[in-house]
Amino acid sequence: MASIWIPRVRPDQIGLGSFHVTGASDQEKGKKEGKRQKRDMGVSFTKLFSRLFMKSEMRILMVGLDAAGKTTILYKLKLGEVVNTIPTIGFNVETVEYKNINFTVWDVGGQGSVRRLWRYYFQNTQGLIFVIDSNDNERIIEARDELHCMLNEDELSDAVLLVIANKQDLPNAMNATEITDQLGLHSMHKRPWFIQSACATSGEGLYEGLDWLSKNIADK
Ligand SMILES: Nc1nc2c(ncn2[C@@H]2O[C@H](COP(=O)(O)OP(=O)(O)OP(=O)(O)O)[C@@H](O)[C@H]2O)c(=O)[nH]1
Ligand SMILES: [Mg+2]
Repeated sequence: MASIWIPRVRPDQIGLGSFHVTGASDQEKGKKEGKRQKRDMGVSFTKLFSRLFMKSEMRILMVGLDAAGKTTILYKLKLGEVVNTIPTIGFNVETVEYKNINFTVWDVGGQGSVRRLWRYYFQNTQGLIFVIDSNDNERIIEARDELHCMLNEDELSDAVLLVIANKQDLPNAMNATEITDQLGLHSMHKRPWFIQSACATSGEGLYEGLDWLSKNIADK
């Protein structure tokens, strides 16, 4: 029986790369080019589609001393309402959707006895919200110590910091400049940080805080 020898190498593998075969291969090339263009268009369209319609995810950890207003902030953002809170023993977690971003916000109780549990929530945190009761002059140093102690942890080394100076509606509230000084924020050179004045009960300042987080986490 006659056998047919089929070469197992391509012309370019034996130094015939510029070998011009026939008109038919030009057609093949044209088809391939067309397919490549269609595929590239497909990729660009998918990118555009995901930018327009898909949501990005951000993991946020919200801590601060007890009664600073964390749970009030969380549910004002989630429900648009002021809820009656009780001190949080453990945590609340909610997803807040804002500007194509799903913020998964972990609100962890701030009473002295449960603060040592904060560390269990550090992993994968992209943004840290530290809430201050601006009216609580007596405990601002305690808040500063807790903040700096936490920021020394390796797991939070890449997290950006948003300080919410809450309860600005109260007459004796310290303003953002005073709180910045008391917390020693200017000594933080490596970490992006921002302080936002807010009032959780009216909602003032809360979305400005989320805006800053979304820009600064995305930029990293
Ligand atoms: N005037 C005023 N009161 C506020 C504001 N935000 C929260 N509060 C009140 O502060 C109290 C404590 O609020 P929470 O949200 O429970 O505080 P928390 O930080 O979650 O406290 P823990 O769960 O114990 O860590 C509640 O009575 C709130 O209504 C605010 O912006 N202004
Ligand atoms: Mg709470």
